[in-house]
Amino acid sequence: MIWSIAPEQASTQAEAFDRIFAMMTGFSLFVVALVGALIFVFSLLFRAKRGTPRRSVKALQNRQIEVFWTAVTAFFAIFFFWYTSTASLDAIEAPAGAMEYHVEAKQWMWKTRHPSGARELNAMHVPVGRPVTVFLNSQDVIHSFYVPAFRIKQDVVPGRTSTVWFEATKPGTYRLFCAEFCGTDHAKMTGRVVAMAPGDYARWLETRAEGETLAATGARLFVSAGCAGCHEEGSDVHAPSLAGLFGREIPLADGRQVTADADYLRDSILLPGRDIAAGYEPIMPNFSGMLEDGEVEALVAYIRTLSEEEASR
Ligand SMILES: [Cu+2]
Repeated sequence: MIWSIAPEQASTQAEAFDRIFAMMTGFSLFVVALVGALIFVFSLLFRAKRGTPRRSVKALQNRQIEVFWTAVTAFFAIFFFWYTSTASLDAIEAPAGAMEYHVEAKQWMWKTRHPSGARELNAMHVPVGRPVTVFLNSQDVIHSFYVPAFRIKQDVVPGRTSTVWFEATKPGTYRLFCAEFCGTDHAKMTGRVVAMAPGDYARWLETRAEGETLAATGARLFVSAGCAGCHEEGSDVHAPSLAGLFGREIPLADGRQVTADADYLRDSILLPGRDIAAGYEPIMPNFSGMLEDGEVEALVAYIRTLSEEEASR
């Protein structure tokens, strides 16, 4: 294999990624060789002979050549844009029904929560052949979730939820790195992704304590932090119901429209005065500083399940 310098290919995206890399590198080498060879040949062919008056050479002007080389380079530029952007878009959108893992990054570790609620530190066990979406949050600074064998790298920015997805294609242990300098022990912020045959994964999961899922933590917080007092159906307070909210377009009091995604919900909890939903008073208290690390994500995960229930009804 020509790409023996590249890490092992262990996800469905790896092959497309390597194909683009090989194509771009090959094309660049071809252009470098072509231009280099032409410079060499022309410098021999057209070098000034002894006694030639310097200004006797007329500059070549040829419309056909101009049109030809402009068209050819434009074609390659558009082709590469189309080819790489379709592959990149596939890499962004996770297939429906992907397993949901939540990963918290903090100086200097990765905290994983499985769909079952099981937890791990600096490790992530996944079944082979199933798409996995990783929801990434940071508790402090910018980190980057990087698994070379899967050809995925996603920045993890505090204050927002990033996602990345992959489908492991063969069992094995693959290295996980933080690819964003995040402080003194950045280089030690590593982990491993262990891809297992589905049966092995199921057996492995049985040996783990079955923690609370993120949404279950959120459901508990929803009551204990006081959200339910206003947002529960039947409350006396005029507050928007959260059932079916996630993913919907929300009209705001100032006439704008926003999508109720994870970032909008997070902002509504931590900066409630900013985007007021149309038809409601700005009475929501500010919860920044009142919730602990990871609790906002749990609440958002819970609110998301309220929409999933709605959709499956
Ligand atoms: Cu880091």
